[in-house]
Amino acid sequence: MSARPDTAVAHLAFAELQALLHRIFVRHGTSEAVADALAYNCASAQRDGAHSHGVFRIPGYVSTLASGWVDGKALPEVEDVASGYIRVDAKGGFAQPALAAARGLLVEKARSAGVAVLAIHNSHHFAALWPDVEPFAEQGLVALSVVNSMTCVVPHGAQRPLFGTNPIAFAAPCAGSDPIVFDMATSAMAHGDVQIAARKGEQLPEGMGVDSQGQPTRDPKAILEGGALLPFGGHKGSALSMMVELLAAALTGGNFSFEFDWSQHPGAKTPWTGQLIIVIDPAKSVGNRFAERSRELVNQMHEVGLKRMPGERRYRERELSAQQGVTLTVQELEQLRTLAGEQ
Ligand code: NDP
Ligand code: PYC
Repeated sequence: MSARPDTAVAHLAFAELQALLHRIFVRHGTSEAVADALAYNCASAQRDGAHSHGVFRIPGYVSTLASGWVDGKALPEVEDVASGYIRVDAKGGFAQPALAAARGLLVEKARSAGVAVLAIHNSHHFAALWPDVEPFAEQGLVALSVVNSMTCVVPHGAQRPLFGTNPIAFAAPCAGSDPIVFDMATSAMAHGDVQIAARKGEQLPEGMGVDSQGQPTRDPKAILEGGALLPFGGHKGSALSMMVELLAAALTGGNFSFEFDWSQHPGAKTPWTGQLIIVIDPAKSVGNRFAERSRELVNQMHEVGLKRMPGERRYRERELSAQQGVTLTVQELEQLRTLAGEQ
């Protein structure tokens, strides 16, 4: 009998994948509510082909829960501090359930005050950021979020890593189409993609990172084992990464990426930091015209030759997943079933 190739794929209905992930989270120590938030988030990333934060992340969630580093049953504490400001203490749990707990109030405040800020601290974010902002744009709102992660990026001009990979995600409604969404690490590459390249034995493009001696390298293992990533775009990406540290950590009361020590929790992978979400109601300034103006801009971008909008690849993958089921490798599916205790 010939061995099955690593690349053999399986297809699962979105609801089936979500339910499988939910069972894994509960089995490994989360509450039902936390499992709901994480399973939906992770299944959505897999569905949209956001592979660095899809089922690839499940073993990391499981080892983190086993290490006692994160509280999988934490009950976030939501504090209504001002007309446009909400503070959430995630209580050492995940950021997604903290957002879920404050979401209704955040939308209500954005609609009444025109702008509202959600500052989450004492939280763990191990996921893609776009699922946190896209739903606001689907409701006609503009949303921006930042989250910091763990020290692995050398600030431009410095010698040692300090910043996290610190993504920025933005979502805005656009008339006649899905929302405009971008979500990008401020490092030259997401840490997850470096891990995936290392696993596949692939070399990286030039300019992504340095080895333990600070020398440029294309070897993902050299970056992961004592080396570091670089910010994207030199001093410009570095400034944005610094901004993320300030907004996601200093402003929320969360940890900077360099501030937590997980060495006593072998298996811990989830950064213990903070997250900021800003939601704006465009109706306050331009009535219902914002989405039409977005459309005009996108049309002009296409007019000058743009072929791919950020977010467009994900929406295409989402459509494909709706038709054929969410794609994962047979190996990944087997691993998930094992983690769920089902084989
Ligand atoms: P990418 O560089 O793959 O993509 C960044 C953005 O650019 C996406 O919106 C993408 O759209 C768009 N894009 C990519 N290529 C093109 C192109 N050729 N033309 C137009 N648009 C394009 O993402 P990153 O590697 O920077 O980040 C990956 C994920 O990692 C993100 O979801 C991020 O949130 C997550 N992350 C999470 C962290 C955390 O602490 N939780 C830390 C760091 C990263 P599309 O999606 O449609 O391809
Ligand atoms: O891919 O850089 C990353 C990352 C860090 C934390 C979660 N994802």
